Amino acid sequence: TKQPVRVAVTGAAGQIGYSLLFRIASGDMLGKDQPVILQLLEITPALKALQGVVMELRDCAFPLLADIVTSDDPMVAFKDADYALLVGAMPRKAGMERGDLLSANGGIFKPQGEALNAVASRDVKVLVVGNPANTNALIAQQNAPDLDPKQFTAMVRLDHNRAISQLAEQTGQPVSAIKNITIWGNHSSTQYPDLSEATVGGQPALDLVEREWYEGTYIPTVAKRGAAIIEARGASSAASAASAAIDHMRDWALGTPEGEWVSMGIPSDGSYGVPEGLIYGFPVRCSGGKYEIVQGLDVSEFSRGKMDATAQELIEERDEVRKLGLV
Ligand code: NAX
Repeated sequence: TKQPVRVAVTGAAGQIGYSLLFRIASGDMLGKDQPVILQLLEITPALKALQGVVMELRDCAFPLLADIVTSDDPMVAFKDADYALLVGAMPRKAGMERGDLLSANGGIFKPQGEALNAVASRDVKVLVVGNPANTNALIAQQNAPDLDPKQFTAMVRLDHNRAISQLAEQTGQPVSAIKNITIWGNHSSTQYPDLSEATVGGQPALDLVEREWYEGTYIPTVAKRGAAIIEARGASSAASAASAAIDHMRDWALGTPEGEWVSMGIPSDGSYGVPEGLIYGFPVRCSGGKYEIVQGLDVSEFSRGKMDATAQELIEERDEVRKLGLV
């Protein structure tokens, strides 16, 4: 049997945590043969609620759950962590400017980056879920100089999964028939859900749907799905966000299926003209615990415009956190 691996989760007493932790502990993320130790971080006032979640985790008697650690100190929660899912963040409140939001999150992701740098496994795989996810990942990464920048990623997988399901619905095909969608850029309304290379049952997706539907309905529906969930549910996406985080980490750790790709927010190496260093959604293939950007795809003029617009937003966020001295 395998040795347990350490999985740190921040914001563990929150909505997403309530769905995510049970899926990790049941083996959905790292496989049904991989024991895990959960290392849960919360702010001090939420530790009591976290204890309740821990009681429920224990009550599931998951065979793969080797141990649970809880703390309000990132130096404890990230100690020797092999995986870190950074979910806890400062939400945007009414009237908050982007600068205020980035500064509040800098107060969380700078010390967390420093703690990962100091105590996590040298091979730690970091996924930032907490919004603004791409720029929070950049802040953590820039404060962890001893780790490889590629170890820091941001979640666009929920957008990717939404894009699959919307296309499946429109074409009347099962989600399993859909391959090679890409979410380019920021996890925000400027994201570009790209069907240029997507196939449905082996046929090009763009041969099956109207261009007008694609540009006028599909792209905005995917990009604004988060707001639609809030409107309907009275709370933001939680179980679907947790499921996407599981998918992201599983594919990174265990590999993507042959001939397919997924979307991950990763540091740009300059591919496809995306400014180097931005944490940007790309099409990637994973194997052996590493990801690689899918190369050689044609970029249409329409795609170029969309890809540049979402890059521009990330540049502005980066400039803002630079001004604040966070990166
Ligand atoms: P909740 O407010 O339910 O939970 C967040 C938890 O984080 C709270 O329990 C809070 O006490 C904790 N927390 C705050 N600061 C912390 C810190 N410094 N260290 C440790 N824990 C801390 O939010 P939830 O619905 O779980 O969402 C969490 C984050 O995910 C939000 O930022 C949200 O915007 C973001 N999302 C990102 C998505 C993505 O696709 N990238 C989609 C879903 C979600 O909206």
